[in-house]
Amino acid sequence: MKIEEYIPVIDRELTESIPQIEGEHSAVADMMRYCLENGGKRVRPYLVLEFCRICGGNFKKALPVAAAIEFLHTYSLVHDDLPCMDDSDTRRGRPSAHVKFGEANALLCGDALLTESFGLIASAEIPPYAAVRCVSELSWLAGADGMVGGQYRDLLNESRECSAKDMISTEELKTCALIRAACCMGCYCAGADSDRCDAADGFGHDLGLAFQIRDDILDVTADPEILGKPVGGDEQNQKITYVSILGLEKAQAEVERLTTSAIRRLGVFGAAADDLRAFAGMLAKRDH
Ligand code: GRG
Repeated sequence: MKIEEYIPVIDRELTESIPQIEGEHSAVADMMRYCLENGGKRVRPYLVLEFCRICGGNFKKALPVAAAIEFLHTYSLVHDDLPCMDDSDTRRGRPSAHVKFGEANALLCGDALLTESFGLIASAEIPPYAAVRCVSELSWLAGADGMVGGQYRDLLNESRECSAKDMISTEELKTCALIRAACCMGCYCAGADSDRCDAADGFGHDLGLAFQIRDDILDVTADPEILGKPVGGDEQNQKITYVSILGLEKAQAEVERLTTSAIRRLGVFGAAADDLRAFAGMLAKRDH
């Protein structure tokens, strides 16, 4: 299935997953809603659902897991925008959470999104072993040796001579890790065999790196209106990126190479993965 077919279902699931709270602290749920219901591309929940489907699972059962990864991804964006991190005022075309709600509230909103994400996995009607595998995968790949570790290295790279190798390992943690988790969790929801799980993991790695390089390219070439945030930040902060090392043309060639490699890894799924192949091709050319 294509991402457009899933988006309304994902969006409904996200809305229904926001905790219903009575009392003054219902403001926390309102902040979560502000951050979730603002038109992200939903790449990670799509990967959960489509991998579940092509592994023979019922994607509807994986919806709480798909919502969980979007909650966690949204927390990472809220925290990344904070003044102590990237200090970005705009996210997805709107004031970022700390601009809208204040810094302490944005921090709490991110904390709530992160914490609730694991509760959502626990609520999924999937075999307990599948749920445990999802929790384990997500806590690993989003944690200290995953996305958080990548964010740490990203901050470190700002204060040192950063080699291409440093930059690639940073992106593998910061960006690829969560995309790998999405692909693998979809397979776990369907009880897929290890060949399929390994293929999904490799696909997530290559797609994630291609996604990050395209992100670096968009920071130079995109229309800020379409991107939903200002551009040119990497150059302004003298950040080492694929574009600063390779230049625009070679960076895009690397996007294409990694996308081809990602698509090759889908062989084990046969024709069932055709929509994922098309999706990978589309991401390589995305404009936001
Ligand atoms: C604060 C622990 C912590 C981690 C932050 C995600 C992240 C790590 C930083 C955000 C900045 C960035 C460029 C990350 C690379 C991953 C990436 C391209 C995120 C944006 O994902 P999209 O394009 O966003 O899927 P939407 O808005 O479509 O959901």
